[in-house]
Amino acid sequence: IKINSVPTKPIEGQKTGTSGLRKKVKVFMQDNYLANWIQALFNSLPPEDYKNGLLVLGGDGRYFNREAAQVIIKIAAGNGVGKILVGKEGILSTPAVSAVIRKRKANGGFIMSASHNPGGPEYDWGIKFNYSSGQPAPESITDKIYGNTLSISEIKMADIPDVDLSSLGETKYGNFIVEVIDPVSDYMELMEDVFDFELIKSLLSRSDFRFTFDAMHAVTGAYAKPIFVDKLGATPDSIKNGVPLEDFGHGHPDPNLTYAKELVDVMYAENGPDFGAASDGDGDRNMILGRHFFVTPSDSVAIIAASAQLAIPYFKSGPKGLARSMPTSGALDRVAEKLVLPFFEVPTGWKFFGNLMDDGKLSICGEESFGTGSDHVREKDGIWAVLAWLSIIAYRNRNKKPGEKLVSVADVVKEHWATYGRNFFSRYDYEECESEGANKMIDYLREVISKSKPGEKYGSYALQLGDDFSYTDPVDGSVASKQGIRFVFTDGSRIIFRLSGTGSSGATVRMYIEQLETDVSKHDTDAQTALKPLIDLALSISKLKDFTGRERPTVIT
Ligand code: VG1
Ligand code: CO
Repeated sequence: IKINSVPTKPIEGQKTGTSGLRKKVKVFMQDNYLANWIQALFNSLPPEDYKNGLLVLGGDGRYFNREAAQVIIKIAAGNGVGKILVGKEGILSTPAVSAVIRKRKANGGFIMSASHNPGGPEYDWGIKFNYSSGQPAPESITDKIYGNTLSISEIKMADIPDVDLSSLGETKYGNFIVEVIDPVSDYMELMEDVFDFELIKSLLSRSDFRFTFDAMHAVTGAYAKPIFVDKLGATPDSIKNGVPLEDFGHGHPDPNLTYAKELVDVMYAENGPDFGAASDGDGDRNMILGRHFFVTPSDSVAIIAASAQLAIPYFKSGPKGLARSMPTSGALDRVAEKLVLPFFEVPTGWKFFGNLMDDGKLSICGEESFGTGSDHVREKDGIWAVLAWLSIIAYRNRNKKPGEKLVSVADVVKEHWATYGRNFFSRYDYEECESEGANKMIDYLREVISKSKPGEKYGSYALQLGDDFSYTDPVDGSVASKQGIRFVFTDGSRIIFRLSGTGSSGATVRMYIEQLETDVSKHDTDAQTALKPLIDLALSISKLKDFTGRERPTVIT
């Protein structure tokens, strides 16, 4: 094939955040913006990682993915990639890309998604690169890519026609092959290996158990019907917003209490379903609800970890280890302690879990940001989390006769609290603040912690430790510093501040609040009520209102 050398100039600001490069669609549509980044990526990889190699390409179906897929395919061919596997119509969820990379022993893969950020001509686009065990590229690679975007001068583009992504099968262009694959089959096969589908089917086919899944018009729309309906026997009407749309039906595909309001309303209605779940743009997040009941993601991962060995065949010898991101509540810590398992606390973002998994130290992990997963892939996995919860509920009800009262989602969570205590948790997001004020607030907080001393009184709380979280990877020794300001008090309560690394404009301040309650009689308290004193304290320590001018958060979870 003919390869054209396209001259180009560096473009500012192509630095990868918590999870890939995310910008407004309009920014990505500028001449060479995407092409520069993709070429910079190839310039950053050792040749043996892609020359004549195998790559995967997929995405969440958002606006601009179609054009972007053609650009990526041509640059891959131009740089000597041997073969690229592309999901039909460019569709593959983030966990499915991870699964395909692993199963087909690919060198890596691209995910065209800005995840939970809204899509459409006025909104966001994004690109992530995952490496050969299916994990998000480590910072050592993303830093190199950024460096190369600042010195790039040439893009290598293969002179091939646009590839038809609408039908399955292989097309050859000289030595370069494009294979369009079914987005669901490899992933479904993996789910069948991990879970006991018969057990889940026994629950979903009960007339006294009603299930609903909201795909939010995002990528899990492509997976929900084949898995939940066709394989597991859920009724077709249990899938809501099940068709992926380029703008997610004008929605904000983020499964939380604010943006998944439609599902929340259904679950809190008079005669609502017994189980509800939703997933985000690219299918790696999940929200789990019972009837009139919300499971916080921090509790969710703890409960999955505590029940995994019994309910999920993949974990029949027990999990190897557990891990959570730093701001995620300590509920999981208590499970690790009880099960006597290795335990890790890592910075925000899934990329930090991969090494621990590859090294056999970690099986189940999660983030408070609606991310839950395991070492079956190297990404968080929304549908996996839903199947894990269905397995737990199915297992608990496996001997229940028709008419007998079922163990509910709320029962499982309350039982967990009674055993381990309840870690009250809440996150306040202040979206799209002025960057200047947000940065000043973080600088101010760094100053506060640098002067703080253990034992110092903050209202009725005594400080145990104040720091800016830093993590040394136990496998490769790499260090990630400045990962969030922590105030940890002697009773285990925590206040945490960090700035988001996934937004496409302005700054989003995240404030995380946590407090452990072991007194069962207090477990039914509303989290906002239980945490009120600590929330007030956090607002006053940080002078958040003064720095950001915000009276209240945009989103509370
Ligand atoms: C957020 C979450 C983080 C998550 C990341 C990617 O990052 O806090 O826990 O891993 O999004 O999720 P930040 O930097 O904005 O706080 V997703 O679904 O966008 O891949
Ligand atoms: Co996502």
